[in-house]
Amino acid sequence: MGQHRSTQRHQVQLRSDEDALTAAVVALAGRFGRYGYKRITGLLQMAGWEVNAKRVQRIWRAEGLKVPAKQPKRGRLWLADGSCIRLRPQHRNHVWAYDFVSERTHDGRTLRLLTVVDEYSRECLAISVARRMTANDVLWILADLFLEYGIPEHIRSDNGPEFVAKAVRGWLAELGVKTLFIEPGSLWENGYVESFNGKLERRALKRRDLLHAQGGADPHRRLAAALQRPAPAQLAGATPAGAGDDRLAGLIAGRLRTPVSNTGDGHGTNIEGGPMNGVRSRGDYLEVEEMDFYAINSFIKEHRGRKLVVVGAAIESDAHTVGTDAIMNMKGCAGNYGLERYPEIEVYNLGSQIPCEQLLKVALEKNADAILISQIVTQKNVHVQHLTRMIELLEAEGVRERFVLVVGGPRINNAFAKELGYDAGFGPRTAPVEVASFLAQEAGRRTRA
Ligand code: B12
Repeated sequence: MGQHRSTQRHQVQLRSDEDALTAAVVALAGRFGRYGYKRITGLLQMAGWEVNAKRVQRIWRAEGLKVPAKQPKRGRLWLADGSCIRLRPQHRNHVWAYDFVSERTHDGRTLRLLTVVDEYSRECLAISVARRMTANDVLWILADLFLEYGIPEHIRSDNGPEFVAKAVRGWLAELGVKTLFIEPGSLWENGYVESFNGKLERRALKRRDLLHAQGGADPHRRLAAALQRPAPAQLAGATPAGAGDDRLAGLIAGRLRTPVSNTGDGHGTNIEGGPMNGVRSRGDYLEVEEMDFYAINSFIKEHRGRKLVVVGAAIESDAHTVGTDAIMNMKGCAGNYGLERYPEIEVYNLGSQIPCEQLLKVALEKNADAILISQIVTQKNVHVQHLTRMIELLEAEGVRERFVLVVGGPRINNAFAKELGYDAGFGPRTAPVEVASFLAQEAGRRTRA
């Protein structure tokens, strides 16, 4: 034919499940960073994909994935001795871990939360809240916990100044607690408390009212209650005898000259009243049993029997797209994949300023299971008008019950959404995985009903 061989290429035929498979490959590659395409093929096959290594390799290349090069042997070992991979917790009080979370109250002032977790039971032993927290505060908080739970064998942390402080280390050594320090920047080595703090940020700290409560209330207890974890005893009035360990009692008493409370208030924190005027009840917020990416996909497959179709938009005059994008688009937000990444969810994000009629038309055309609405602008209660309009339209067309109807936005909560006739409302800092968990469970419930 007079043409060189190298100019001829076989045209790859893309299959219908290409996007879903690509999302699964990328997700697994992200999760198992050191696996190559062959091991990822094995994982996919285990998850029910009928796929061979060649096809995965093609996607692998197209997505530019690669296994990080092996690190050369260094003077020090790859994992620090403090790593949770090196020393795994074997029983309660074997290893505790602690770390700080930073937050801001509505007025922009910083707030620090010290969380302490028992790595074995995964129980949160304390969430202490204060504007400032020094090494001395850390010491007092630990003292309170030791009285209540006993002395752990090890305590794991990063190299923050409050944890490496001489006073803290010296006191822990006196009590026979071994300190484990992770390698700087290697947060995964402190995986248990890091994971807990991620959930804390998603499930509780986005509940701004908890940070807006009137003076006198106890933010620590409300946060602990929100997470359904026990709050540590107030140190004031706590008797060392309760700990049943004289040596501990003596050591702790020697450190604590004045009775203190380990709550934010006890450390001089003054959490001012905010726009919400006090604490709202738990019912204002949707309690979703959070599942992970894989569990959600399997749940939909098993309980719905087909892909979940989701249509979403910011409706009427609202021009803000970022909230809807954060939930629906591939990229998601805050390191959490958006709904589009889920192979079992089919997503249509229509953007912003979409009239209710148009949103409904697309939802009907696509035979959607769920309609997601974003409302960011709340001036003059314009969001109430928009949301009511959508409900009225659905009712007028006799299709309200066909859809799981969800609204989200920085000033939305579940109680408000329910009042307007929606199935759920999501507020600030919603993570896509929460929405995906809710949609999967709600669709499953409807299929069973
Ligand atoms: C970027 C921005 C814009 C951009 C939007 C660009 C775009 N493509 O989206 C532009 C410049 C267009 C804009 C315009 C306006 N804006 Co503006 N904007 C912002 C800003 C700075 C950031 C919003 C944002 O992107 N946040 C990031 C996302 C990820 O957060 P989010 O929206 O809260 O979404 C999360 C949750 O709320 C939830 N969520 C949101 N939607 C949904 C939906 C579902 C289904 C679910 C489950 C969850 C969910 O999940 C998301 C992820 O966690 C905010 C101020 C701020 N810092 O928030 C003002 C802000 C929202 N804007 C505001 C205003 C007033 C306006 C204008 C009216 C200004 C004007 N006078 O023209 C116009 C409105 C135009 C209109 N017709 O809507 C006000 C709203 C005040 C109010 N209470 O009503 C704000 C708060 C600024 C302020 N402090 O005054 N804005």
